[in-house]
Amino acid sequence: MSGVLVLYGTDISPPVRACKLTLRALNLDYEYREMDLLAGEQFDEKFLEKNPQHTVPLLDDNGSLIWDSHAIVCYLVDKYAKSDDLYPRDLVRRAQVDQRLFFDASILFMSLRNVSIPYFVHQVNLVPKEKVDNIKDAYGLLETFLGDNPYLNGSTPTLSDFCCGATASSLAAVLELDQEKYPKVAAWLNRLSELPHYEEDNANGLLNYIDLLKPYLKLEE
Ligand SMILES: N[C@@H](CCC(=O)N[C@@H](CS)C(=O)NCC(=O)O)C(=O)O
Repeated sequence: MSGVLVLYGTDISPPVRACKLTLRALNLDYEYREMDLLAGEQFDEKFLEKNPQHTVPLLDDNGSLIWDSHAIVCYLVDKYAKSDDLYPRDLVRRAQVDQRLFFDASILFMSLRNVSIPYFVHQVNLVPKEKVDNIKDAYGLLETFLGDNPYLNGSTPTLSDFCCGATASSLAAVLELDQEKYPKVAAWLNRLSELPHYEEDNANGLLNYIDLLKPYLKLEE
C-alpha cells in the first residue's frame, strides 16, 4: 500500500457503514475522519473542494479522492483484495454484482434518503404513503433477488451484501421489516449480523441512526 487510506464518514450513514464492512473484510488499516453531518460539516469549503457533492463516504487514497460508496468499495477490492471473492473478475458475475450495487444506489438507498433528508434538513416528519410504498417495494425486490441463495449474489458474501445490507438494515428507521412477508430478507440480515466485527462496523451506527429518525416520523399508510 502506498499511503494511508483515509475514510471521511459518520457511523449513522449506511453507505459509510458499507465501506467500513468492506475495509474490514479486506483487512485494511485506515484513518477514520468523523464528520458531523447534522452540524453541516460536509458544506465546509475544504470538504467541498474534495467532494463537491458534499456526501460521505469519501475515500482519500494517497491523494486520489473517490466518493460514492459503490465506487469506493469496488475500487478497494480491485486495488487491494487478494482474491476476487467480493467482486468477481468474471464479466457476467461482476455484472450481476453491479446490478445489486446499482439497485442499492438508485432504488434501495434512495427509498431511505428520500425520507431521511427531508427530515434531517427540513424537519419534515410526515412520510407520505408513496414513500412508504417505495420502501415496501424495495424490501419485496430484495426478497425476490435472494431467491434460494443465502447471499444476494449466491452462496458467499459479495460487495452487494455489504452495500444493500447496510441500507436494508437501516430502513427499519422508517419501516420495520415485516418478517412474515419478507422471511428471506430477515434471514439474510441475520446472516450478515454474524459477520466478524458487524457490531462495530454496522450495528452500532445503525442503532444511533434508528434513534435519530424512527421516534420522530409519522407514516401515512
Ligand atoms: N450514493 C451515495 C450516497 C451518499 C449520501 O447520500 N450520504 C449522505 C449520508 S447517508 C450524506 O453525505 N448526506 C449529506 C448531504 O447530502 O449533504 C453513496 O453511496 O455514497
